[in-house]
Amino acid sequence: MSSIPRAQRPQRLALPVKGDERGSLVALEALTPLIPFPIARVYYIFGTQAGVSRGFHAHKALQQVLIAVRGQVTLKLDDGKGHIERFLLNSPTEGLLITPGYWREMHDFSADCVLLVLASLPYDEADYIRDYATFVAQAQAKA
Ligand code: T46
Repeated sequence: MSSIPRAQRPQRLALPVKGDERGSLVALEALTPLIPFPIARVYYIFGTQAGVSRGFHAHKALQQVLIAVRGQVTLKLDDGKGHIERFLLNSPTEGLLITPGYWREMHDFSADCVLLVLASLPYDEADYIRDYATFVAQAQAKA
């Protein structure tokens, strides 16, 4: 297989739907242009209480694709250099690829939201940057 270039920036992904008269199916495979990393871990977030936001950290190396397979949530991504983008995820046919180096916050979960996450690495607390000032200092040092 030819190597898949690593994405540099977060991007929305249109997930291909296999639809027929029975309904819909989305199939995702690792190391493809859509999911350009090996899938080492899958987790999902659900039952988020009203008014609760999650995240508030960055990752050093982790790549992830997030899919709101049910309901909706808003992702706020901050590059630490003054660029902030918000992404509404509200469709099981759309993903969001998040590359390392972005501070992420999840806001405005709907009560029914199920957020599925495909992750490139096993869980490792050492990959997290949980202090915003440290994140900004590191992002600006790299600029
Ligand atoms: C991210 C956003 C989108 C584990 O034991 N294994 C895991 O794979 C994960 C993801 C979490 N945990 C434990 C660690 C904490 O005790 O589950 C608890 C909740 O995790 P956290 O507070 O980090 O969850 P979020 O929703 O703030 O962030 C999560 C991911 O951790 C993070 O990588 O990018 O979702």
